[in-house]
Amino acid sequence: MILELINGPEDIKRLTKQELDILGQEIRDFLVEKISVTGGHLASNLGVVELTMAIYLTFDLPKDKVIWDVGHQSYTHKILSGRREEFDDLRQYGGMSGFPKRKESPCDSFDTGHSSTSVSAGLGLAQARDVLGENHSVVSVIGDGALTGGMAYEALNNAARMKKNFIIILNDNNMSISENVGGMSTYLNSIRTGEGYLGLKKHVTSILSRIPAVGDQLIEKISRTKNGIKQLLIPGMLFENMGITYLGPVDGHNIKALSRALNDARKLDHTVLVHVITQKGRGYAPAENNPSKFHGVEPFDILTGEFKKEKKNPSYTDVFSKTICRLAKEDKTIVAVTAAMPDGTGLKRFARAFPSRFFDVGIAEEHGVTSAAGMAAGGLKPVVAVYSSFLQRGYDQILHDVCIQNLPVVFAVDRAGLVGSDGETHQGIFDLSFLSAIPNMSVFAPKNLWELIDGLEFALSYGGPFALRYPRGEAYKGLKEFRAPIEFGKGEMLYEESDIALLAVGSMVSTGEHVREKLKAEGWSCTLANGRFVKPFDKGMVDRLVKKHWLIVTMEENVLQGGYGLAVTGYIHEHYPHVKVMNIALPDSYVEHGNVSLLRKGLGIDSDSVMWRLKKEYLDTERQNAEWKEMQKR
Ligand SMILES: Cc1ncc(C[n+]2csc(CCOP(=O)(O)OP(=O)(O)O)c2C)c(N)n1
Repeated sequence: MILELINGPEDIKRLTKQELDILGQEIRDFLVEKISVTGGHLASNLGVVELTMAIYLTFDLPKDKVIWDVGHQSYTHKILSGRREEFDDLRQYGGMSGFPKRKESPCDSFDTGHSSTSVSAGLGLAQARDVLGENHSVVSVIGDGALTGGMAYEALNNAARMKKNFIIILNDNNMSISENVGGMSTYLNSIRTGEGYLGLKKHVTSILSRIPAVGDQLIEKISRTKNGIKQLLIPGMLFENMGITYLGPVDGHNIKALSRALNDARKLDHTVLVHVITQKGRGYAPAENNPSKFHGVEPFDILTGEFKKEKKNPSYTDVFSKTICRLAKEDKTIVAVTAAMPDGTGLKRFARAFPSRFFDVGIAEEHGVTSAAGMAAGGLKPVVAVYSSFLQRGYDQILHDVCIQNLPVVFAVDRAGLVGSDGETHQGIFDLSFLSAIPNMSVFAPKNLWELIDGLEFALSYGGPFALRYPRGEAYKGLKEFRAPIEFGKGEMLYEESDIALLAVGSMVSTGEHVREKLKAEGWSCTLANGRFVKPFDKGMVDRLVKKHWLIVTMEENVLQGGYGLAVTGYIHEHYPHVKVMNIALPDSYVEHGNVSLLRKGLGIDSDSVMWRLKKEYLDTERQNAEWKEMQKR
């Protein structure tokens, strides 16, 4: 096997042309085999096998720096840099990350995970090189999907001023996760198909030739000016006109053509964009036929392409999806916005039912939020459905454009809490904190399936900025009997007893149920309350709890800093200093990839860990004190 000869970045350079072809096939087989077991990003990786090989053949890693936008397509890069054997643990707890990580390899020159950062980061690395007088190449690889994100344009605007070499590879497979959208995508498509420049040339010539007497002369004159010829003949003029040299389009599955283009690119003394055309899912028929489905996959059967895990219960995403469609049928002012995630957020159903009220803005969370603010100002009820970690992109837009004007934009914040195998960049563990910090914003976390339905209905009738945050995966179906109508800023008492009160929000309410059962089994009296609103939190409920409980335990799947627990603690300390408070929340750190149950355990938010902490910090002493008092009485 040629693949076994590859144990470091230089090894590929020793292969013959024939061996390279075999290696490409072996890498594809390897990726399909490994990802079918671990899950991961498949289609994007299959599309860049030859491109990555050509990069390794042309450049010297780790001296030369390569930045992978999003980083989900970096698997071949991981193989070629010598990490083949770590694929068995890909994205598993303690195993190799699915994204580039500087701490994993010197060949990973910049960590990525969120889209559209590579050109800025690459430009920064190139600027560092120049200031320090170093001499290496810097290459940013960005997809056509990632090129819909605003930051990429800010970076291109600055890259155009570079006076030294900086290479941008545009990996154009005509797809984001779903179909790519927008004017840039149309422009790239016109280059890809050749219609743009050839069509334009034909069109202009035919119009000019119709002008009597001077038409033919004009054509000749225009054609004679250098720029005119370029305008009519050269693809990529948009980039050229900005001051960025355009090379391409290049066949992204032809190693020779790619290597030639990259070699040409490295000789220039300014920014150059190499436009590479690839096919998402290349070489594995199910992924070629359905690249969206195979963008990010669960373990699957290689022969059939079917996912192994059967879906049993509806996910929170499904519940959101059906509820918004039901409500939108009644209320024609409800519109929905997604930033390139119609599938993941469940808005595909909405898009089908209400195409004119559905807006996929591309990977442009900032624009998505502000355009939703505009729609709200114009009399609509926009729902922005977005993953928690990607909403971080739209922070100033939420604050500046939505909340200052107190506009009725609903944020359906999906994948909130720990998400698992995508790791640090994708964990949705900050939203309770960053949203709670913004005046006028209301933050709601449903405990189960039915509360998400009721919460969404409430949010759409509320009339101000409102965020509902719910976790990835199956919707919790427990606690069905508790469905008190939602009142603004009010929590819900579930089991009311005395001594210890568990005050939980969102996913932690079900954890609270388990903790309560364990406490009861050990003879403690315990209350379980559902906070529901993280902001404004229910002060009345806290006033009630402190009367009968000596310990309040707050529980949330969010970092402690700025979250629910500290808000409640601040209030208790101010008004009831004698009451003890224990906060269950995530630590002040980034959480790596891994199975969610393992992560919850490791981070101390599963019911066993909560019990352990309760005992260690409070209950053992409390029990000992009680026994001591008893003994003294005797
Ligand atoms: C800020 C942000 N929003 C959304 C995503 C989710 N996401 C991951 S990959 C992707 C599509 C990227 O498309 P493209 O750059 O063309 O790469 P391809 O997968 O097609 O190779 C999206 C939307 C993200 N990573 N970051």
